[in-house]
Amino acid sequence: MQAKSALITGITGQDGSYLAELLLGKNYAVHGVVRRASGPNTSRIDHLIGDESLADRFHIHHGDLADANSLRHLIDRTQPDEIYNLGAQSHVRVSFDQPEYTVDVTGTAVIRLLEAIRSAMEHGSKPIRFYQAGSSEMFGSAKPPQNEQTRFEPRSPYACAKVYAHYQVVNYRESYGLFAANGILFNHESPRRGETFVTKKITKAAARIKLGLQEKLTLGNLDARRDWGFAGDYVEAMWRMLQHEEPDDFVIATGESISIRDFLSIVFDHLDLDWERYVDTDPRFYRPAEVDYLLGDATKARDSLGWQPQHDIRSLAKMMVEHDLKHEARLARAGS
Ligand code: NAP
Ligand code: G4F
Repeated sequence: MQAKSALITGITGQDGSYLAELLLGKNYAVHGVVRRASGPNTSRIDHLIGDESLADRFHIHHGDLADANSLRHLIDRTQPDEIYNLGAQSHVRVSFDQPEYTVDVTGTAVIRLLEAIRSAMEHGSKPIRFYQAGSSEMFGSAKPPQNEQTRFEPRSPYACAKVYAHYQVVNYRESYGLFAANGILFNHESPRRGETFVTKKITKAAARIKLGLQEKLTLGNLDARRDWGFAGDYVEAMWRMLQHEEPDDFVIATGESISIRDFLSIVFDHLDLDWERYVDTDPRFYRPAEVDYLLGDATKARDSLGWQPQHDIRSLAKMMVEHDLKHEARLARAGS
């Protein structure tokens, strides 16, 4: 059987890098969309770009979710069997400062992709399956636990954009019979997590405090609760959604939710430190509206996709802080 081909938007991000590794391990040809930046933005996939054994199966293309033509051309050129739309302005706090941009890239871009797929298929391309990276932020203030039946009550421009994208995917599925699936993923983290998200901010700062490189960590609301899983487990769920016989929507979560305070305690305890001595708060890091309590029920994914997470919050926190300890020590040695 001929190997499949996948097009990934957001390949330079946390999930894009893990998904590329997963698909390459399954013998796919992988095409990644990289947007033009004034500096290098490929650090999470440089090991794949530099791997000569992947040269005929791993390809990077310039494109932008704000630019419909670039997306259409990419689909024409790469002829994918599967498209994973992971690209987004993905920071909730930033979405309050840049609402219009966030809605364009995180919400409207989904229409650009769905229309490009519809048009390619009308002009005789092979069938293309589409994955949309939906978010537990869409549940917002809905009472936990949240599953596929829970009403969306979004609390940020980012969440509103994701809700819009979600319903467009459902709409294209129903109107045109596209194989389009929504993953409703709860927070997932890893050593590759962006540095301004709270878990990474904490593990990096804790490691630096342990090494004597930093004295304080300043955060926002410590009482919010999140259902945190490992990104490597969650990209496996994305792939399974596109191998399912029918396109559908799935919640992906661990089923355990803890507060930022609890996460601080797990991380600092691991380093034999008392977090309360080092952490302070600043309203600068609060949001105009907060999502207080996310707790996912992934029963449907477990039963229909056979998916379950391999990591829980404790093994994830340990993985992240151990990585950051080594990384920060290496940086300090290189700088001295
Ligand atoms: P991430 O690390 O922030 O990566 C976002 C990716 O989108 C980056 O590759 C970024 O490129 C790209 N991007 C941003 N603007 C773009 C544009 N205009 N055109 C093309 N690409 C653009 O996010 P992530 O954590 O991997 O999350 C992946 C997806 O899942 C996102 O859609 C996110 O909203 C969603 N999601 C994430 C979580 C989570 O907990 N991680 C949970 C639910 C849903 P640059 O490298 O150039 O910035
Ligand atoms: O780490 P966060 O910024 O993640 P958030 O807002 O839950 O969003 C992430 O998960 C979503 C899935 O539910 C994704 F869709 C989205 O793309 C992103 O990946 O914040 C988590 C919590 C919030 O309640 C925030 O108020 O941590 C609280 N927090 C407290 N201090 C902080 C900080 N968040 C950040 N980023 N920085 C702080 O200093």
